[in-house]
Amino acid sequence: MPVSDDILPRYQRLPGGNGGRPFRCRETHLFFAIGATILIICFGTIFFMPDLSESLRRMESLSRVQKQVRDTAEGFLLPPPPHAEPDAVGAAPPRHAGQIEDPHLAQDRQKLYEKVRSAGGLPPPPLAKPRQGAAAADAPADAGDADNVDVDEPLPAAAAAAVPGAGTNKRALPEGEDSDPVMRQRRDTIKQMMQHAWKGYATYAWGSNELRPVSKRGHSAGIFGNRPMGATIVDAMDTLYIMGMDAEFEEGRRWIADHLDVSKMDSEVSIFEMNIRYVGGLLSCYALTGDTMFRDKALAIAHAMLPGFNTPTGIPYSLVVPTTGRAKNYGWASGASSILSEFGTLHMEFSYLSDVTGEPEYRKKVERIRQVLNGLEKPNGLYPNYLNPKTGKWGQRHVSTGALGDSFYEYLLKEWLRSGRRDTEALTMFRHAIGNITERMLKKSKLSGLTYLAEVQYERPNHKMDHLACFIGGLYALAGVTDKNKDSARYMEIGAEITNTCHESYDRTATKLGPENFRFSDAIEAKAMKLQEKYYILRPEVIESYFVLWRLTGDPKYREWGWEAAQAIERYCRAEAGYSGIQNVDSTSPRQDDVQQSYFLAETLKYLYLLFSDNSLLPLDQWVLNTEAHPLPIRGVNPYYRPHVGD
Ligand code: DMJ
Repeated sequence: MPVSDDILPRYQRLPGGNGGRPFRCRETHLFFAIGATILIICFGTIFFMPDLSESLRRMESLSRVQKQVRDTAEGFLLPPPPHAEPDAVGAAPPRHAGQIEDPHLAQDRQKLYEKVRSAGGLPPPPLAKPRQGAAAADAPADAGDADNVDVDEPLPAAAAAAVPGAGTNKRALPEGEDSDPVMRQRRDTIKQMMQHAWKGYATYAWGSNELRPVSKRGHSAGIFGNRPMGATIVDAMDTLYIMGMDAEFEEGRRWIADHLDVSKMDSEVSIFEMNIRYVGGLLSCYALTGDTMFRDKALAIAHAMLPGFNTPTGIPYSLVVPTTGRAKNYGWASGASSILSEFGTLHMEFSYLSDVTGEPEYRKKVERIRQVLNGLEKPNGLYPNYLNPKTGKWGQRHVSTGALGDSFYEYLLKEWLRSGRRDTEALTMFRHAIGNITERMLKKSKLSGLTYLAEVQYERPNHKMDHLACFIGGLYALAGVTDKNKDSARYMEIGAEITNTCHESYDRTATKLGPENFRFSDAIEAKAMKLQEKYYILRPEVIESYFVLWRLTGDPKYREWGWEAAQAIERYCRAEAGYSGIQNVDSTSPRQDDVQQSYFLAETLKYLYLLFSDNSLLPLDQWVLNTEAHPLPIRGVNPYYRPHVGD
């Protein structure tokens, strides 16, 4: 029986079932409608084609802008294009492909970068991977570029929140492993040394300021007051972070959050030491992690130092009791004077603190110190170590790049760098100071022509250098590379020569560790004369200069010298529960002094670790290390800067 076509679903109906016509009228309309739609779409596409191509053009130009921005960031992060003159260590530093760059282009790039970044359009640039060796610290602009820039100009804040690892305390730095297996092994050894130093402290002296690693108990130097204030914890934190010792870092963080309490500091503390170790250390941790607890603790401590600045001149006293605000100077300091290396080593931390808190008061305090110094006559262009904070007059005419003077000079150059080369006043002061030091204090030893810096006592040279003064080899080199002028090559040379002399002071002892002071005469050079000059208290300055010179020149001898020192520390300073100073560097069985200085963890081990790391770890065109080796980010180029965002 034929099946009526009509009971079948439409799609199964046979053609011709409708009077022989292949489709019904409704179907014909449907097909027509579909065809028309397809035609409209095709025409539409052709019609809109110009706009699509416009979009393509836009995408192209967007990717051009992105490339431009990337190039800009790269220019910021990588060492700058070459200067014409060769550097002092011999060869001209290798250059970027672009060769010498038009300074206007550099300025335009800066403006473009700032614009895009402050509009929130640019993710924070990756941390730099500067080339090995030469001129890594050479930053983008010439000194002259900074002349029109105001130190107090508002800070672009957009990058702050987007910094890698923000608020997590998770290490967001590059690993910095060197490609050379020998260096990797050395670096591991340094990390093990840090583990040993930390473990001893955590086991036997937790919360105290320092550790006695032989007698295994806590210790405190007078500079920290009478209370256990965890100086070693605060000083060591960024080293733990940099070395990736996460569990220890967390342990330290907890102690700081729960126990570091300035309102309990009821005895005299040193404003300088509180600044370089605590404020500097905490600000470094804030920069590295974005954890505001660190910033707030730094602020509380700096705040408690402020009564120390209440003097007729604004030059602060050395000591303050945080709970009462009572302040004074050391009785031994030339008629109760303030000390150049102390009041002159506050600028970087106070300035940065103002930037991250939005509280201008701290910067104002250190600007005032500058003002006073600039208004004073300097005998022979040199800065005496003592200044009376009441009268504003110099005390004893003792000039030194070691104890009592040292880091004042360091902070002039470094504050210029830290401020992104905005603080040109600091640079001008540095140029004058170092120029006069070079002219009046730089000497050559008679026996083999070693370069050294003598001290000056009422115009007469004293041919002695402190271990402390050995940081200046690195400082001269840093000036030679970053402040390009007619003296650059010479400063680079002096930096390398002084560092060589400091190495000699190590090499000429029985332990291969350097003495606290060494002298030069017709008969000796780079040797300690008296027993009380022969101690080594785990100081970092010589290794610090090896590190800086290694980064700036790429000369492998600095790594070898650093390794010699590390091995000697291991051999003579290692104790059962940590590391100790020794009393006589000229004895092969020296007595240990039973003190593990907090700066051993902050500085000595950090510099050694960095010396055996790849240059991508804390590149010197992004970070400036304070005088306690706490890294502070460079303004305007380092996304870790984290400036205060308005209320
Ligand atoms: C550290 O506290 C600092 O480096 C300071 O500037 C000088 N002395 C010690 C280390 O020797």
